[in-house]
Amino acid sequence: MSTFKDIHPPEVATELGAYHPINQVKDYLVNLLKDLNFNELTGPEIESEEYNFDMLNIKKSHPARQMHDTFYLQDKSSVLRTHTSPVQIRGMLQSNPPLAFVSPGKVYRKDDDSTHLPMFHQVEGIYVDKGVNFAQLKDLIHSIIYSIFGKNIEIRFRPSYFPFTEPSAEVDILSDDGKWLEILGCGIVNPIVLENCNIDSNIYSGLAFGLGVERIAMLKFGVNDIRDFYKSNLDFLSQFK
Ligand code: 2NM
Repeated sequence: MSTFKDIHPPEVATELGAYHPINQVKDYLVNLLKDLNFNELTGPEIESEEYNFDMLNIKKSHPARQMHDTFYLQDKSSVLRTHTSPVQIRGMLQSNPPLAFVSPGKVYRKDDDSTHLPMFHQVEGIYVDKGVNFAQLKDLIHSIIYSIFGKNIEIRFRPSYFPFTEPSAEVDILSDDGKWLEILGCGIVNPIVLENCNIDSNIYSGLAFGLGVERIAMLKFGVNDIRDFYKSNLDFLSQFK
């Protein structure tokens, strides 16, 4: 028998915390792309207009640039990034193809309703090499969506427009109640964007895509109000342990 007194306090029932569902989904997507040999790349949340817009072929007159949609800082040429694409611009300026980056992180837009928040998370990917084409993009997008939602999910590519890709598409999945729901945007990198990054567009082409993490989490977990993720309501959050 020990001659020492047990100094430990009596046990108290405690509830363990858990990783936030948005980070769970973000990490899942990043790891999925890392397994496909994409390199993770992060960057600043305060960006220049040049990197957030100009380099991506978003013209001065584009509505996304308006004070109305973008958070401008006091110096007026800095913004809270509206997407993580400027991270990929930095990546392309710093290395030569072949290259493949996945860039996760917070992005900011002047939105606030049940499906949009002023801050949300994106995971974007880009792959640049000789002969990259739309068939490869479709194949990659199918792999990503099947991995998240299972092989039985119905997928539809719909023509769309982004200044930084040409051609561009938005991708929908078929919900249980027969509605097509948009889940991501993608396309072939606009040659203008490659040239802005000193990549010869006569030799190289690229594919790119952008996923909204909250959007995927809402579809995957059946959450109808995006704001629920940020209310710190433990009854809600404990579903995702
Ligand atoms: C999207 C949709 C389509 C995209 C483009 C680029 C880059 F850097 F190459 F210009 N990064 N991400 C892209 C393309 C993002 O989000 C809906």
